[in-house]
Amino acid sequence: MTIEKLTFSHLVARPVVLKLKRPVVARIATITDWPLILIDLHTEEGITGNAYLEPYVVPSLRYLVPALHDLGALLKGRPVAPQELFAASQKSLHFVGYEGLSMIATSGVDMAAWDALAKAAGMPLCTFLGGTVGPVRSYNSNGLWLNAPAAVAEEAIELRDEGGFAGLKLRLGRERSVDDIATLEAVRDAVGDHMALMVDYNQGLDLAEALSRCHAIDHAGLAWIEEPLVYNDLNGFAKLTADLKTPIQIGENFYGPKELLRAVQLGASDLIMPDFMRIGGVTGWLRASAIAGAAGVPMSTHLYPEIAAHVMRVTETAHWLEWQDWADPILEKPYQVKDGLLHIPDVPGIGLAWNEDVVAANTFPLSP
Ligand code: SMN
Ligand code: MG
Repeated sequence: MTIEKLTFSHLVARPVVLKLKRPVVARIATITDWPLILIDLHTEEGITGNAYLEPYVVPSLRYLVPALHDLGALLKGRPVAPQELFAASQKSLHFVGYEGLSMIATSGVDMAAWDALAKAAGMPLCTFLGGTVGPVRSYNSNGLWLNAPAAVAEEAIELRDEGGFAGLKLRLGRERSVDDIATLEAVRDAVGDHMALMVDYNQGLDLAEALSRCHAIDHAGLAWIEEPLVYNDLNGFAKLTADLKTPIQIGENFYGPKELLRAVQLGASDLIMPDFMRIGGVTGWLRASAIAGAAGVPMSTHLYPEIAAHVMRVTETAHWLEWQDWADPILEKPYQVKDGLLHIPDVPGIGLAWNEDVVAANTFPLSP
């Protein structure tokens, strides 16, 4: 059955914190506890849109959850029309600024609204967006943090075998460049020449360091070098992009499609990889992918593999999906990867349902 009219009733945002199986050890931060916000967008017609946010920093749950509830109150009674909800959310927070927490909250509402709408249409989101259900090429980004070379090489085999992956991402930015290179060599020896290897400096270098350290690995046949510089140094990225043979990848820290447009106009990277909570959810992604498509820039995803899989099916320059299973524990039916391909379930919407037992056991108390 399809429903022609869908009306925003109310929104419930629930904070959860999970322990990471493989803690994030990056140049800029170590993360052991992974915060999530589960969003249920209720409609008057009885359909519920589901989405989640992963805001990295546990205390941010204390201000993001209320921001989501404020947007829910603002949007009550409106048609569930994601483009209009996006505009209304942004307008209501204009004086706080379009970027940062405003865009994160807007993105969360947006993803849940698209889920509700696709459910009302009785279609998987990718079908609702004009595509088809099918496999999406993915690389495994579950680990390979700044640990000892032998341990990282061993983990690379483990990660490859988690889903027959043909691509893996390593983090770089150890104190000494030689230790990064030793790790790269150990991983290459362990997984062979056919494995696509991406590397991510997590914004850890200044331009002088980046020039020297990226040149030192420019002949390693890497799929890309990600965020060697702080995310907003677009001129620095443009210099690296012009200087290096290996493609430069950025984009997980762009707030909204306009920042992506500026980066493309400046030639700041060869590749682009927006994040769903920062680019503006599905609405932001669709706008961004039109820009990347017109410019011919290959587009990869950052986190949120479930929603990423749906939009990659309708992305003109779709490149690689970043696979991370960090939200799996709170999902009733986690997505499956086989032969390096992520499989979209053939169900209406995104296909997210919460495992309420795990949610209850890991709920984060908002007041200390
Ligand atoms: C990343 C993701 C999640 C936490 C820290 C770092 C990383 C990535 O930048 O691209 O996966
Ligand atoms: Mg990254």
